[in-house]
Amino acid sequence: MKILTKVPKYIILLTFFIMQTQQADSQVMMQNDQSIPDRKWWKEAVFYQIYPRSFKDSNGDGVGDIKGIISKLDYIKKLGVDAVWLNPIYASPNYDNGYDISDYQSIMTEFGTMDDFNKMLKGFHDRKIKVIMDLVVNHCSSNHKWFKEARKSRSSKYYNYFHWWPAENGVPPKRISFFDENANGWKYNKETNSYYLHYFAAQQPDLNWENPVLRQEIYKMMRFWLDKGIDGFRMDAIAFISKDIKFPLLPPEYNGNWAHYYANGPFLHDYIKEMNTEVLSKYDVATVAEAEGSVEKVIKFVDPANHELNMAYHFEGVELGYLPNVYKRVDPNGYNLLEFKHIYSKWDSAFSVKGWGTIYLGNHDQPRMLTRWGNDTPEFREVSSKMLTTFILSMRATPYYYFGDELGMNNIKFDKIDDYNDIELLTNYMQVKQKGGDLKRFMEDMKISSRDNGRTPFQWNTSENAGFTTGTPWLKINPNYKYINVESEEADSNSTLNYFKKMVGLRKNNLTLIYGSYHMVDENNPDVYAYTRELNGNRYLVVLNFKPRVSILTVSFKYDHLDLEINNYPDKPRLNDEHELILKPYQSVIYKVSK
Ligand code: TEU
Ligand code: CA
Repeated sequence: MKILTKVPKYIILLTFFIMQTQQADSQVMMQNDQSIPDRKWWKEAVFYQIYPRSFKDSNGDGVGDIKGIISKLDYIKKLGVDAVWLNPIYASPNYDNGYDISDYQSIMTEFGTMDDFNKMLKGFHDRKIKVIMDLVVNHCSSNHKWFKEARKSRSSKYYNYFHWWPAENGVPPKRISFFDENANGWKYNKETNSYYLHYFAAQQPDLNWENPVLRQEIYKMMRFWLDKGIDGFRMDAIAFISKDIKFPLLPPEYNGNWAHYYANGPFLHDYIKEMNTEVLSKYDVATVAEAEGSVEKVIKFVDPANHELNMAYHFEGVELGYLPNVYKRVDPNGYNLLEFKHIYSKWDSAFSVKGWGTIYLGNHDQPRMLTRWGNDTPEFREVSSKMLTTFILSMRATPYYYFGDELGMNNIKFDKIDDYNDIELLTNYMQVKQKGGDLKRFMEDMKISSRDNGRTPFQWNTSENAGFTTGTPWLKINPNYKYINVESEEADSNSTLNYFKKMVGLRKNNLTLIYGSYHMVDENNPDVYAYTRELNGNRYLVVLNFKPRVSILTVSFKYDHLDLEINNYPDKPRLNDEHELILKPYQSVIYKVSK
């Protein structure tokens, strides 16, 4: 300090100013770093998925709605997310909670009106939040005008909007349905003396994409929504839209894996290229495919050279820990972290070469990530929720974060079949029952794996029904809303909610966590998932202890020092002389690594 007193004050100020500017410049430089090829908003965005049915009910009918979303726009803004994915809000009889659409260009009665939609879209855009909608075009509802007309007569102009097998040709070749009690993908229709195809429920007839007239109907509908200013689409079961209309027997190489067979139709990519040429290429929008199958198949959707879609999500990660050939049968040994690390590393490297990936652990088809991948016991609920959030928000892929996971919501684990709503679960329950299967085992498995676990209403506060509704909720609310809710967690600086906001900020202020290269550290460690992210000389080390016990990570690379950026415990891990990090149960930390 002695030296400083000799230097005139203005020099000190000037030096300080220059240092600040340089530091700020380097950050601005980094943020605007042109060395990153092909920057896109949807690569840098954090997406937040909202299941409207369960988000917020504004009129006391027990069902979430658009006015409810409007009332919570500021909550969503404060999360720091950049975009939302809305599950279907179109007219629907709700056999599959909106994935059976009876009018693509009107709003589901329970959710409100088109005027509500317009107000919501403006509300999001005023807050600089983009909105992508769910495009469900592999099938529509059996209540759709097209199907109601088609099933009246083979001469209807809509008959060939669907796939029919004429009864005079005998029983159609086997196709399975995911949502049918007899798993039968064909249903006989008397008026036309023919069978129609449905990969999902009988109330969800598959659309005939082989018919160019139908395809133009879909493109017209897409323009309707894009011209209203939405920012893109999540494409439901899009991999299934092309069918081999000779309906051959299941080729042996699929040995019973119907989802992979369905996802490999002969003209699938021709149709998506046509969709891009005729619609998507004319708008600045983001698209994400719900894809199926291998890396090679999924990459086709997002390889920029193909001019199809922008992003894709796969299922390989979320199917880990289930036993094969039985509906969502949980492996009593749980999942293997080494397999988990391998899968997510494989998909990272796949998407690093071509296209761009997504990362998710929860959505409306999944149980709560905390129960499935973390540990929802009172002792570990919060730290393991924060650890999973750190994983999702530090990987090289666009994060799709599921509403409620920021609170650490967990599975409700229904005991009674009558508490369930999901058509997929209920049809599988009936199949087990009809075969005299082990219903007790089935119900235990569903406590972990059922989709309804991820659909229980959002927990706003400690008032009745968690502040979700003043009526009777359409699906029971988890009784732990008394302590897992927005109001309590906003008031607690150490809550999972505030941790989520901090982690979102860390990701968005560091292009290295978005675009940086990815390399696993101590990759054979069976307890800890660790990796570095590097870009233009900046390097971060992400360390995730996936176990309910102390674990050790060997930091095998050279470094000068590690600056802690975020930690889900108050005290940082001990680093011993052997460069081993001693991690508490489910501890997750991110370090800025200096050379
Ligand atoms: O899910 C499609 C889907 O999950 C299938 O690809 C999956 O392999 C099948 O369900 C077997 O488990 C989408 C929606 O996300 C889902 O909510 C809908 O129920 C379904 O399509 C039908 O629209
Ligand atoms: Ca309502």
